[in-house]
Amino acid sequence: MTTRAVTRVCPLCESTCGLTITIDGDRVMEVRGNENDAFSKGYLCPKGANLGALDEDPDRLTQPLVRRDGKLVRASWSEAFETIDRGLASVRERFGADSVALYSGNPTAHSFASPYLKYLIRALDSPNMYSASTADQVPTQVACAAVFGSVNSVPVPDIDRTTHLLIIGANPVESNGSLITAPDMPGRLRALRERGGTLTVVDPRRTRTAELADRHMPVRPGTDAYLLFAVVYTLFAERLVRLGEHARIVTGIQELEKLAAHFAPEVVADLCGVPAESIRLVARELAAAPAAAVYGRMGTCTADFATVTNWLIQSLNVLTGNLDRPGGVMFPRSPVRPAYVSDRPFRMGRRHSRVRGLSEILGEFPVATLADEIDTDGPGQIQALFTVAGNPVLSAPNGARLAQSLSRLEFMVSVDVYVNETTSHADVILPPPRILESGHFDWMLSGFFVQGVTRYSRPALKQSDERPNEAEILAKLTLIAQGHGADANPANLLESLLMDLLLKAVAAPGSPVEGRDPQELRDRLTGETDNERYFEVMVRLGPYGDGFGARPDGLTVSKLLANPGGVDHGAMVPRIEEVLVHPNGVIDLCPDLVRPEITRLLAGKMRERPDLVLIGRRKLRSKNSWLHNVPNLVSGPELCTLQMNEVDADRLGIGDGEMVKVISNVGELTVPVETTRVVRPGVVSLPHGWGHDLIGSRLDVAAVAPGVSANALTDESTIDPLSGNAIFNGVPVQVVAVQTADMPPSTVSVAPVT
Ligand SMILES: Nc1nc2c(c(=O)[nH]1)N[C@H]1C(S)=C(S)[C@@H](COP(=O)(O)OP(=O)(O)OC[C@H]3O[C@@H](n4cnc5c(=O)[nH]c(N)nc54)[C@H](O)[C@@H]3O)O[C@H]1N2
Ligand SMILES: Nc1nc2c(c(=O)[nH]1)N[C@H]1C(S)=C(S)[C@@H](COP(=O)(O)OP(=O)(O)OC[C@H]3O[C@@H](n4cnc5c(=O)[nH]c(N)nc54)[C@H](O)[C@@H]3O)O[C@H]1N2
Ligand code: SF4
Ligand SMILES: [Mo]
Repeated sequence: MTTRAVTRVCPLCESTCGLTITIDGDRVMEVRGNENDAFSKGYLCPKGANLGALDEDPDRLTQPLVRRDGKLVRASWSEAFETIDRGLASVRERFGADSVALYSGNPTAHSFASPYLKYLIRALDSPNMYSASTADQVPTQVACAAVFGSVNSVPVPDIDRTTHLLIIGANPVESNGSLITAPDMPGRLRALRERGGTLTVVDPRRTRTAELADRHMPVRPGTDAYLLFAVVYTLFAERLVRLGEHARIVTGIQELEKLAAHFAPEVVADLCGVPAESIRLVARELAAAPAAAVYGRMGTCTADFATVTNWLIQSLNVLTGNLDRPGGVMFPRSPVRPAYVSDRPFRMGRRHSRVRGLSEILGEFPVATLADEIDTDGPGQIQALFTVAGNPVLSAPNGARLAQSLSRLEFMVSVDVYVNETTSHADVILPPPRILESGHFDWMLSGFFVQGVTRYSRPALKQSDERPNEAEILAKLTLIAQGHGADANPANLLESLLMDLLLKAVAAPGSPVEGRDPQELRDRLTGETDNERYFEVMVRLGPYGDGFGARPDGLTVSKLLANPGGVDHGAMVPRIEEVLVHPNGVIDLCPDLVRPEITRLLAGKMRERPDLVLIGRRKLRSKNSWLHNVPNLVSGPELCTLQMNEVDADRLGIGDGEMVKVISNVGELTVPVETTRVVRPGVVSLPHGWGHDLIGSRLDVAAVAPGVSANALTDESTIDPLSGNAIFNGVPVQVVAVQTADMPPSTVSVAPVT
């Protein structure tokens, strides 16, 4: 068989690099960066380069598994769906619809099938919905909703045109960026420096991003809100506030000034571990830069005061006149979000969780309370769980407890490609096809692209078996949840969802197809699969689309297929009017939501700080929990180590490479220490997503160097009060040396689960 080259976008992280993949038969021979990609221009990282090995991993499931006599065994698709139909019906009959929960994980954000998840959620008709969002970015969304009105109004730094970038709690050189899609973040940051711009990084660890920066401020974890308040204070005190052209629509400015008065640089400097003069400098540089952007990510979202910190980040962008202007922070336009669709003002608190009374956010409860809802008896207790592309045993706070909770469930279904720490608890596992057998478009990321490039990839390989694709799996589960039984045909549902989209579009005032016949539009679709036709409808109705003929030059699927390196719609443009959703169209710098947190901040100034706190870290070759079964991505020195500052190591009498016990409020684990200067004193760092030694997983490579799970230490009872988000950074811990004689192999203290 001759080899062929195919072009597609990497689905592994938010960078969305264009790849050129050489394929022989159904084997991947080589993966390179696509130099003709309009966005990534040839860049790729080691994860993308190993996409073939990941896709061909022999441990990847090819057939459903069903639990029989306690063991997961291979089954046919019809048997798997029948088991789900019976299992779900039985739980609903005995315990009611509210007893069924769903958790969706990170890869759904990268999946072509992701639009279909909402239909399954609706069909389950239960309040118990969860996702990785509440272990990730919801504080940013809640903060942006408070300031701009919508959780979708999240601006991105205009990295290619800015002259000053302030990064808080993000490490894009290794993560390749998040809530910003800009392939080759290292190159873009270097380019900023080369054109004379400056980069400041606020991070307790001297990360590879901090290495690139002009200035690194090693802040004490969980104190960014104080630090940023002091920057706001300085802007007011030194009369550096410039609202620019938004002055007429900004409200709450005097109130913000009043609140900031409590946080002068001298007042917070010790607490933050940052000299007052450095804080002032940040304010002055932000104000002086011709165009500046303040950007925060995981370190701001998963530490104390997460929503407040994110509110202050956006406030700084507004106060320095950098909102919605080139080189500042801007609002990208998604190619699949029709211009005539507008958001409703954000609301949360429509429901509260049964056990802890936590507010719903985006229709979900915080994942930090999933175990409570499974463990606590009473009406509405979770008895059945669906997981879709998630591994909460390793990714949720106190995952060790969650593992125990999962083993109590009456029934569990996982849509996943591996038998891992989470899915090993399932009664049925449904594996979608290989990555290269799936089409690709970045639905969820497309609103974060710093450049308006649209790319679409058809499957690179024909499916080698008869299994349903992920869209069809979700459709089938939806039909089962709707009570249509295991034999219902997913194609019928997918077709009716498509017609619903068209019906809505022709009825929408201002739509390019307003008043047209939906069937006529249906007949014009050229997409080959249901999933592709769904995409086709959205892209044709989108802001660059052909509007089904209304704009003949606009985007269509055939135009995208003819341009595998992307169709470029150019740089971001100002569009503030379109993203402000507060009823009075304002930018609210002092939303009511944050007020209770000010009291807590003031009280926190007095609080004693623990000696040692834990933070996380991400490595370039890793992606959360699920790339550790690829030999090239785990080879070399041990990756799952506890980094500790040399000063702390000396103080505690711990040498480099020694095993230590790390003890938190909720658990303990044993791990080798790496003494270093990259973390600031008082801080230890452990990556998450490890701990692959639980009985029942089928990950042969990962099991060789399993590491330990950082989430055996994180506390599910401590959350960001405003968003319900998990707290992974700044977790108080104790570290003690372990005598080699009684040293167990490096394991998590999780009870083995069978
Ligand atoms: N301590 C600590 N914990 C953290 C974090 C941290 O920084 N520190 N980070 C948090 C963040 S940001 C996130 S996003 C979450 C992630 O939390 P999760 O999404 O729960 O965890 P992942 O490890 O990403 O698990 C992805 C799952 O999807 C499966 N999968 C892979 N590809 C596919 C596919 O194509 N289809 C399907 N159906 N399944 C697939 C994998 O086998 C795996 O089981 O973790 C959070 N947890
Ligand atoms: N290689 C790789 N890339 C990834 C992932 C991966 O696992 N591996 N995961 C993907 C996912 S799901 C996400 S959400 C993104 C995350 O993308 P990023 O947020 O860029 O990645 P993190 O490494 O989590 O960066 C968080 C930084 O915050 C710092 N930090 C911790 N606590 C604090 C604090 O209190 N204050 C401040 N200022 N900083 C603090 C940490 O030291 C760390 O450097 O990455 C994505 N890309
Ligand atoms: S940075 Fe790496 S993992 Fe992320 S999209 Fe690019 S090649 Fe894929
Ligand atoms: Mo994430």
